[in-house]
Amino acid sequence: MTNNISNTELNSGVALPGYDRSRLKSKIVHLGFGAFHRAHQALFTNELAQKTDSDWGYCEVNLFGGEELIEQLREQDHLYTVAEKGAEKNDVKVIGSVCESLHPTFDGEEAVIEKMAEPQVAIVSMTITEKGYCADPATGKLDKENALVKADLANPTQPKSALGYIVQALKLRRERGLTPFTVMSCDNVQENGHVAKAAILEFARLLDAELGEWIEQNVTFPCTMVDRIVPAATEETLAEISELLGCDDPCGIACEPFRQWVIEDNFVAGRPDWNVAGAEFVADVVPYEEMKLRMLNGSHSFLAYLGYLGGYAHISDTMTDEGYRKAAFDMMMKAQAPSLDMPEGTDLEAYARLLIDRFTNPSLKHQTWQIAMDGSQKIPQRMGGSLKFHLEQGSNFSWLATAIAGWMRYVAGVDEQGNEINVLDPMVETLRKICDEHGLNVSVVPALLSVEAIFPPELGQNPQVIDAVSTAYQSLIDNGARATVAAL
Ligand code: NAI
Ligand code: CS2
Repeated sequence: MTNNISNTELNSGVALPGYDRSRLKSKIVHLGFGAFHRAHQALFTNELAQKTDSDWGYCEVNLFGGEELIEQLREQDHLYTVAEKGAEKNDVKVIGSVCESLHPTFDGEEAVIEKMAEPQVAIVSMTITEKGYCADPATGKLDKENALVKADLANPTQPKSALGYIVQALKLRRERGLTPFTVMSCDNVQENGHVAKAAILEFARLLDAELGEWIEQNVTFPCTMVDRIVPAATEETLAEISELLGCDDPCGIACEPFRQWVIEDNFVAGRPDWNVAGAEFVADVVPYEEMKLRMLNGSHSFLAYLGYLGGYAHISDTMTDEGYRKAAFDMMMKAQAPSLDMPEGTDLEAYARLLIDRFTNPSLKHQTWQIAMDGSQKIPQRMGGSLKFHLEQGSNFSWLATAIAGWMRYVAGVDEQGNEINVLDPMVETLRKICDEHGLNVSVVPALLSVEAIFPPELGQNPQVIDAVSTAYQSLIDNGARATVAAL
C-alpha cells in the first residue's frame, strides 16, 4: 500500500479528527463531492463530531464526473485535507466525517438509489451547481425540454439527474413504509430549497401523480445560505497541501478561513446540530440568500467578466486595481444593497467591507475564468432581482448594466487581444450562434437580451435596460474593460 493520509504520520500542527470515526453512520447522502462541499458542509459535520458525540456521517456521491476523486478517497479511508489559507497563516485540518462513497459509473445507479433508500438516511444534500436543478434560470421552474429530464422520465430506474435519483429513492422509501428524508440544497441558487422542491415535485408528478402528492405532503426542502470561497484545486494547491501535510492528498482542497451557513430549520427526520460548529438555524433564510447572492456573487460575476477581459487571472489580482476595487464596492453598496430587505440591525456596509477584504486575500488563487463559467445560470439570480428593483425605483443601475455587458463581451469567445476564450456554459451553443451572427457589434445586446431563459421580457425588452447595456457594451468595444470599469 502506498503512503497516504490514512497510514502516514502527518506533520505536527495538522488537526486530526480526534474522535472514533466508527461511531459515524451514513445518515446523509451528499450529491456533489466537489471542491465546495469538502471545505464546507463536511467540515462543519467533522467539527460537530469533534465537539459532541454526534453520529452524523456522509456517503458521498458524484453523479457527473469526479470518478477518480471517489477512487482516491476510498484508497485513503475517506479521509482528506482542508487547508484554510489566510493572508498570513494556514490551518490544516484532516476531515473524518465521510464514511463511504459511491459513483454510478462503477457502482451502478441502483447502488446509489438503494443507499438513499436505507432506513438511517435522514438527509440528502446537494452541491450540484446551478445547472444541476434542470430549471429554467429566469423562472426557476423545471425545464421539461432539458435532455436529462427527458431521459429520466423515459427511464426512471436508471436516472442521470439528481432529480431523477431523489424521486426514485423517495418512491422506494414510500413503497417500503420508511420515513422520507429531507432534501437540502447547498447551491448558490436563489431560494434554493424552493427551486429544488418545485423541480422535484413537477418531475415526480410527471412520473406518478400520487407519488408527487406524497412527496409534497412528507418531504421538506429547507433553503440554505452557504458561503466560503473554495477555488478549484490546482497542481500548485495540491503541492502546497502535500508540503503542509507531510504526504500527498489528491482529495485535498484549499479555501479561505471565512465560512458561513444559514439554514432554514425544517427537517423531517432529524438533523445534525450544525450550530455547534457555527451554523445558524433560522426560520427564514431567503433574505440572507439574497444578500449573499447579490452582494458577494453579483460582484464576483462583475469582477469575473470584466476582470478576465481586463487581463486579470484571479479575483485577488482585480483587487490590486483601484478602479476595480472601487467599482466592486459600489456594485455592492449602490447596485445591490438598496434592493435588499434585511432583518433589522444588518450592517450591509460592514458586510461589503468584509467581502472586499475576502476578495483581496492574496493566498487564494480564485480564477476569474472559473467564476465566469455558467453565466446563463448565474446572471438571473445574481442581478435580475436588483435590476427589477432599480427599474421600479428609477435609480442608477450602471454597475449591473456593465456586468451584463461584460458577460456579453465575454461569451463572444475572444478576449481583447484576439485570443480565444474557453466559454463553458450549458447554453453555449445558443449564445455562440447569436454572437457569431453579430460579431463584436452593439447589435448583439438586444439579441442576447431576447433570450427569455435568461432575461424575462420585462427586463430583456425594457428600453432602459437595452440602452444602458448597449452603452456599456460600446464602451467595452471602444475603450476596453479597464477603462470602462475605471469610468464607472
Ligand atoms: P466543482 O466543480 O468542484 O463540483 C461540482 C459538483 O457538481 C461535482 O461533484 C459534480 O459531480 C456535480 N455536478 C455537476 N453537474 C451536475 C449535474 N448536472 N447534476 C448533478 N451533479 C452535477 O464545484 P464546487 O466548487 O464544488 O461548486 C459546486 C456548487 O457549490 C457551485 O455551483 C455553487 O452552487 C456551490 N458553492 C460553491 C462555492 C465555492 O466557492 N466553490 C461556495 C458556495 C457555494
Ligand atoms: C462564485 C462562488 O464560482 C462562482 O460563481 O461566485 O462559487 C463563490 O465563490 C461562493 O459562492 C462563495 O461562497
